[in-house]
Amino acid sequence: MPAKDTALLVIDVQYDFCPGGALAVEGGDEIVPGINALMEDFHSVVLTQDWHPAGHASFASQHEGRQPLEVLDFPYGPQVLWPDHCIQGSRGAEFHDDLNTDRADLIVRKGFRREIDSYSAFFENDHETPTGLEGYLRTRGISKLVCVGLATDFCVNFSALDAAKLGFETTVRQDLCRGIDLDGSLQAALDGMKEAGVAIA
Ligand code: VGL
Ligand code: ZN
Repeated sequence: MPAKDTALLVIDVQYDFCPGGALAVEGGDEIVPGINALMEDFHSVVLTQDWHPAGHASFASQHEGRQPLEVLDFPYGPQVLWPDHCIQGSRGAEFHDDLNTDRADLIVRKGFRREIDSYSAFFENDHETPTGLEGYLRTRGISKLVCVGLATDFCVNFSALDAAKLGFETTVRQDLCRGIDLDGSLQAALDGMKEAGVAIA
């Protein structure tokens, strides 16, 4: 067991982000065994779960004439439009069956308000509405995070950037993440995280 001040943050390892899912990330399911194995090395494990109501504003289906992966200006800034995914209670929103969810101390659900998306485990996409994760970690005395999961360039990226910004010593295990890679977004995310002081391992 490593130090009690370090948690493993497992981002969105759900069926809709795995091959065959609504927003499939290439090789998304390949990382599951490695994540399960890594859990053994951690005192604390936190999972996030993308959890949208039907008709969520980030779904292209809610915007007439718009296609998935187009970008639209939302009140809080540019928002990528996605295929309908991770709808509350659906099979696609479930964690991969092989993921060892028994080890989770906490499951943070995000994206549950219709009008606002939430990539980061810490803040919704307005970058100011907190999920409560920061308080949870701090009150448990956790100051270091290792991040894994899906997708490298969206939810992992935004979670790691916020974690670093909040002062957590943050590492992303790139081998246990997979990316969507929209127009070079994967490289941009890796560069941005490094610049923000996130260790890419
Ligand atoms: C994610 C797009 C939309 C992710 C979630 O988990 O990276 N990406 N919702
Ligand atoms: Zn989502």
